[in-house]
Amino acid sequence: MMQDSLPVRGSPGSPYTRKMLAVLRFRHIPYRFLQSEEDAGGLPPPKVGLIPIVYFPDEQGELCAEVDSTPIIRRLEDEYPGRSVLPENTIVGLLNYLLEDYGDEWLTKAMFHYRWYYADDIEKAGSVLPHYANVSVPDKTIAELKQAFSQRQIDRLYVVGSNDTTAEVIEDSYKRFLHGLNDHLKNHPFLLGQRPASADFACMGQLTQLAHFDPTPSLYTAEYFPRVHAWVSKLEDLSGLAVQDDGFFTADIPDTLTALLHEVGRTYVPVMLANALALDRGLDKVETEVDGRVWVQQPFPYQGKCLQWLRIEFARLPREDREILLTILAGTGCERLFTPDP
Ligand SMILES: N[C@@H](CCC(=O)N[C@@H](CS)C(=O)NCC(=O)O)C(=O)O
Repeated sequence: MMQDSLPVRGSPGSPYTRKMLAVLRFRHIPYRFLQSEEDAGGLPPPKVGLIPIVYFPDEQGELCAEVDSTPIIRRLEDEYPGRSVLPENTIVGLLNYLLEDYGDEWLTKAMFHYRWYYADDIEKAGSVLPHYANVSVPDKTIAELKQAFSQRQIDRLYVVGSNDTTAEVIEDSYKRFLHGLNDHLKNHPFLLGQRPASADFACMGQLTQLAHFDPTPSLYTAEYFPRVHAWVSKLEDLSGLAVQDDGFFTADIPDTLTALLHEVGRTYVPVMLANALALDRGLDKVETEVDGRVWVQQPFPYQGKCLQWLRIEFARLPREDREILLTILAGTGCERLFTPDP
């Protein structure tokens, strides 16, 4: 059993780790969660130093380190049948890809921002997170780790685009997202219908921290959106959920999902487009407007790739599906991802 289980290296404080583990639980894929160097027992490091790391056996049975939850989830679909998190309908499949990327690449801005911007949040994360690899580390060592780790993370706020200019934009967008998700959940248990898709797990991963851990956003979430708070807890372990074959929406999507797409089009879209443009032009600064307010950040090469991957997914669709999709997205702002600006 241990040999067949998939080694996953990560941490409870990592939203992408929580995304990955929740997918594995829902999909009934056996795994072992490695929370320290010691747990990892000499497994090789990945090429890019990120968590979660999933170890897949190669043809010789050697374990190879893979990072990046989105392609890993697709690889798992190929290797383990059943309880899929990818809608078969290609149009809904693309919406899922888009919403997954929104969770991974936009909601994470709120997650990182709240955690390392406010004193209470910095204090809690700095105190708790260093214990995750080993709870028995002496207090004196933890105090040093807390200082060094917090400073490193605060110094990296610029990476996600959190700064005094963008703080309000990020926070307002988080609150609107909660509002939109809350409305949607009143009638549908998951973003794309009666069964969970990878987009649910992406959003839930970020929310394990935003809604459940970091004091500023979690107090807000519990007070105003208890439904969303509960949703996150439920999504962590959907191993007992019976899956309906026809559980995903077809192209006829509800208004509450369209409203969420408007939110995606209001924030994620202009920033992804401006970031890609800055990268193309070799600029050292992304400058655009989000929601009528100034957005400035350093270009983020990885998010440039995310946009390319999303466009590849779109280009792969049959022509009539692309047309239907653009009709669904018309007016949400998301259509700009796939059509050149006039
Ligand atoms: N796109 C990656 C992002 C993973 C990621 O950013 N992980 C964070 C932790 S949540 C990380 O490892 N950051 C590097 C660091 O903290 O040194 C995914 O979907 O897995």
